[in-house]
Amino acid sequence: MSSKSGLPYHIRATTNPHPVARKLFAVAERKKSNLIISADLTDTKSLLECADELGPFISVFKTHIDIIHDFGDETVRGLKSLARKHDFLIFEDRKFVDIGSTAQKQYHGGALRISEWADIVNVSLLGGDGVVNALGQVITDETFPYRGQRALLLLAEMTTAGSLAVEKYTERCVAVARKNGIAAGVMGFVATRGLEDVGNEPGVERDEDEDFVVFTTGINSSQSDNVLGQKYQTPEAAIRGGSDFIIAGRGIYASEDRVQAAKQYQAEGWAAYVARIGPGHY
Ligand code: 6AU
Repeated sequence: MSSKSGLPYHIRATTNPHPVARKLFAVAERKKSNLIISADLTDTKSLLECADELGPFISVFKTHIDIIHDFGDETVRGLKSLARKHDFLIFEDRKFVDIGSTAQKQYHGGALRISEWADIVNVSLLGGDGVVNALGQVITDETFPYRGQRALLLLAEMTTAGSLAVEKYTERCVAVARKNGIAAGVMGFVATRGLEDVGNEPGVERDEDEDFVVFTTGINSSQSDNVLGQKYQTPEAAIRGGSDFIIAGRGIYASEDRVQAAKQYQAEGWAAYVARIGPGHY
């Protein structure tokens, strides 16, 4: 595990090189939450109700905006205003994977206007790192209104049974992040564990000070896998394994009392983090 994942969030909120990571760690610290809700809901009303109800317990609200059948201005306005009200960031789980110029059009403008409202998006390196540079070009452009307020996560591993996002692919993601990631807006990874010890491509050095943020999906307190191939780990196992933020979907929103479930995941994720950084901080 890296030296950084042993540090408290409030330290990383001041030392991390990425402005969005600094903001995220500050939110996590204020709210005592490293929980991300994956709100895979399919209409604007349900999505916004979920954000309003669970907003107090999360640091990030994750969307799949292309499954919202009535997406429009109300969706965007609602998400942005709830993010302000409850102090959370928005992560659009779009998994950009196309050639750079297509990905730019999918991200900026288009039907979903993702660059306008999502603080964070994720990118797959299946087609190489052109897509990272392409989105990096948009978010670092001097005329981009949200410059300094947008971040990319590299999808370095997947939780699905039989995933091909392993070994060389994962190493490549780490190498791309290390090489020119920060300049292109890369903040970290979506992965099942901390990746500091991964990746030793020739010519790509690991900077001792690197502090890539790891978001871990496939989190469920009571289930280990499901019929469609999703593989789960508990909040505690994920944080112990080097994850910084845990993403839970059905474990929370499909439970009988989602507020209670969110509180429980928040407490489990936070306790695991406190145990990881050691005594004397809280
Ligand atoms: O907790 P669940 O299983 O209800 O939902 C998991 C959420 C879904 C997936 O699209 C997403 O996490 N996901 C991702 C992400 C976040 O990129 C990667 C992955 O490997 N597995 C995964 O489930 O919205």
